[in-house]
Amino acid sequence: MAEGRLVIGTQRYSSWSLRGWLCVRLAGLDVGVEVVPLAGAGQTAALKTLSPNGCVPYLEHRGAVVWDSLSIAEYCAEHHAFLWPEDRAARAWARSVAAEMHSGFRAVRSALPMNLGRNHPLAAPLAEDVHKDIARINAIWTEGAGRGGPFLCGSGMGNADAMFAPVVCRFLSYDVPGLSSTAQAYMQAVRYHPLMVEWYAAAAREPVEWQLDMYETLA
Ligand SMILES: N[C@@H](CCC(=O)N[C@@H](CS)C(=O)NCC(=O)O)C(=O)O
Repeated sequence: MAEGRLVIGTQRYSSWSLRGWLCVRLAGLDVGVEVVPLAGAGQTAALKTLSPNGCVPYLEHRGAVVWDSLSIAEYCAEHHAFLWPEDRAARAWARSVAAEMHSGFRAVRSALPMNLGRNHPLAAPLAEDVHKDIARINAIWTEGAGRGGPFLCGSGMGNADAMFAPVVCRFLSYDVPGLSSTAQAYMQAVRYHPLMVEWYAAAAREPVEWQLDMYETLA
């Protein structure tokens, strides 16, 4: 019998869920995964009474209740320390970029919503604040993966990569320009990590009825 459950939202769209799911899977926690179809714009009735903040990802594991993707990342690292780098300075860098992702990049988030079914750029040019976010993300990926890669902190996917994985999905979906060759190689490493392949496949199997006009009709 599983030791808990992880509740996530529609895999096609739920960027926060992808982060939590990756951390839980990388840590190998023995939990059942439940997918709740999102209603969009924070209006999913089923979530209101489920998690303390009415959001996914939401984890229950051996008596612990954890909500918020960054808390899930930290919780998973308590079980499997390799999710953060062993080296103190490298760990400080990884935590900083993970937190920067968690609390920032609002322009990218709102202009380029995650939609794994999308495969073409926006019709309109990207706004200046979106370009600014892209430039900072490019710098982080180039610095991290540029140390040897293929991931941000070395040869294995960790918590910092999990936090940025949905950004990789967005940049691929919208064919975002201006990324270094190191950043582009990093995106390929993330996209074709076995867990990401599994997530994309699950998203592709979701019922068409779960698709939301607000994301599908974005020009
Ligand atoms: N800061 C939170 C954000 C979680 C969040 O906003 N999740 C969205 C789905 S991606 C959600 O549950 N929204 C509520 C809804 O759609 O009703 C985290 O890191 O987990």
